[in-house]
Amino acid sequence: TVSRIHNRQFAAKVTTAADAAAAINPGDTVAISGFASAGTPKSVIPALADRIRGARAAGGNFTINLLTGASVSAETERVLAEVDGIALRMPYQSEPTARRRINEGRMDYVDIHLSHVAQQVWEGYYGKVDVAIVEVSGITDTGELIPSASIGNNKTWLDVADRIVLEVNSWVPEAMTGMHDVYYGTALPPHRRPLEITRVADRIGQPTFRVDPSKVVAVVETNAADSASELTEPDEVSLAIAGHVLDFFAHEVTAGRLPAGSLLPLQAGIGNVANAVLGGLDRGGYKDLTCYSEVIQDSMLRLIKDGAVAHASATSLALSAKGLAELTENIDFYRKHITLRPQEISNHPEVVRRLGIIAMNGMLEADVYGNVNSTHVMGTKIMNGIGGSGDFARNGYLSMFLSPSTAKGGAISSIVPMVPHVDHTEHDVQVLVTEQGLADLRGLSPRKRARVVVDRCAHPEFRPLLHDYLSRAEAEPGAGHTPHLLGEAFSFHERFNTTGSMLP
Ligand code: 0RQ
Repeated sequence: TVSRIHNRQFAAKVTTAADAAAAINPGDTVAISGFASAGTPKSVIPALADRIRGARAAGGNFTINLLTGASVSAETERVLAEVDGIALRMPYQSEPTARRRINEGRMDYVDIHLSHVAQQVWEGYYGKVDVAIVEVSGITDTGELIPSASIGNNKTWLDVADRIVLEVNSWVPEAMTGMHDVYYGTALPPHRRPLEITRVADRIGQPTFRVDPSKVVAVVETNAADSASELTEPDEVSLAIAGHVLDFFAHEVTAGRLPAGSLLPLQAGIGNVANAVLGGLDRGGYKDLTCYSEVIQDSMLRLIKDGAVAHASATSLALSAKGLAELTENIDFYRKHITLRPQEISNHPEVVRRLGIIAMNGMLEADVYGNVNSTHVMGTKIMNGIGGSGDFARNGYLSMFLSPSTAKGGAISSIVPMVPHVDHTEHDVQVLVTEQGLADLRGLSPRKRARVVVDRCAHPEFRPLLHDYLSRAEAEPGAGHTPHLLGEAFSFHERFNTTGSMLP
């Protein structure tokens, strides 16, 4: 393969992954590229894990603090977690070994909104960033870096880190160059300026990252694929949820609250439900839809190709091997329809509010009043993290949360009397959707909201229990604005913890 390093200063720093990993010391704060598997460094992290394992075998201790864009490739998260190499993790993870370490109290985890990461690091909440390990797809003759398949926080990592390790991955199609829009205008208060994004396709930055070459301590060449998850065909439950969402859009168009044909920019989480909703849009006769989201998956390429989606903006292109082949073969077409941005811009509250985004995210559970738990199983055990869901839900034009009405074969109701952990408050949640139906909570007081949530969204097996709870709560003397039986509010969860089912 021809080298992607077109600058001599950088070419002179090419070395092995093991050498590059030697730049990392115990106790370092290490910020790496990667967002939903796309763009994770491929070779230096396994070499670092080997070092850590070696240090442990020799009776030493070796941990780092690990900062990322969001989740990174599962292999990467796992090799570091397995050697107990991470002291502190931020801001999002979804890998079982790391999750177990966190829930055992062996790894600190700070779960923050993805749009906040860059500014909080600039503001110094996480101390000094010692090392950045950033995957790029090339280095230009003038020493600028061409981003790979995700941007995430890479601009910030390159700016703030003391030492930089670059992985130049020649697997990333060169023709992707130009899809990226890296914005260099962010400043800390009181010097902030408005972001000039008024349409999804607006470009406000440049196609490359800047880097101070004197900070680059090592450059490693790789040729390795991103490991994006393959999506399965949507099941019946996902299709039913998608059906309710599409009916709702049609209703909102009729009511004059959404433009016919194009709706408003869509944001959808990842996974089967989101995939089913996007698939349904293809059949909904929409043209010129737009997306302003975090991640572009295979289903989006099809929508773009079919003309249903005119433009998609995100921070990560997490494609399967098939999706990547499709992208590469038709790259000149897709480049016109896709923009990749730093996550502080893809998730920016100002832009989300201005564009009027329709935010559709998954949840673990909601309570009868519309408070949503996205992150903590039974209120205590972390699942993944809040990710970008709060950035979009809090500021969107429409904030929707989607979930099957039950989990674990019907033992868990995703509608409960009170959520034992709150990520999205009742004030940020407008619409709840399960396969049972859709609850439109806009304009409803808590008591009215509760009945609508139970009747429309709860599984029929749990509906009588929830109505009984509400009736007795409302009958309490001094029941208040938002009636609850405080001694019973978590009885569903307690029952599950004791018996393995929320059903009596
Ligand atoms: O676990 O597979 O082990 O059985 O949670 O549940 O139904 O497959 O749904 O994949 O959409 O995940 C909230 C986790 C939902 C996700 C969450 C169990 C269930 C299963 C997954 P098993 P499903 P999803 C992205 C915005 C926060 C981050 C975010 C999430 C597993 O959507 O991480 O929104 N969200 N980012 O069995 C116990 C419950 C449960 C439960 C489900 N009530 N109690 N377990 N599960 N409900 C923004 C972008 O733009 C990309």
